[in-house]
Amino acid sequence: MRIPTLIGFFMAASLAIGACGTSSTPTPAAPATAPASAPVSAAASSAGGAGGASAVTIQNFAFNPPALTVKVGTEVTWTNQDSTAHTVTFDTGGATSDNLAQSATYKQTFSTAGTFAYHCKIHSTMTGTVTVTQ
Ligand SMILES: [Cu+2]
Repeated sequence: MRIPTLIGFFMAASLAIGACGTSSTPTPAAPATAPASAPVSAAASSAGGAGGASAVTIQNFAFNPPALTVKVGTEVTWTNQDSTAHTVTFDTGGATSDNLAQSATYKQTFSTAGTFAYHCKIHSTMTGTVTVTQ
């Protein structure tokens, strides 16, 4: 009979999906719940007039430069050059990258002035800031 076989397969698949919900499932940035001071990820088409681009390298368990200053509207790209996975996770506001594998990148456009501290969720000693000026 085919039907019991299919049901069994479906149940197994459902269990498998449920089981991986908590461990390493990447959580997309959720700017909808962020306070007004949080960096907001605008759907970054780089066609904007005000925004430039800037970059941070993740290497040897550190963000480089650890303190970056950019103008409002700038898209910052983090690139992980370690073989170890890292994240870019803002201390407030809920914006976070997935686990970045080697050579993976994370982009965030800063549309609000302020100083935004971030860290790596995996290695709490890894910290950095982005200061956004008008
Ligand atoms: Cu890390």
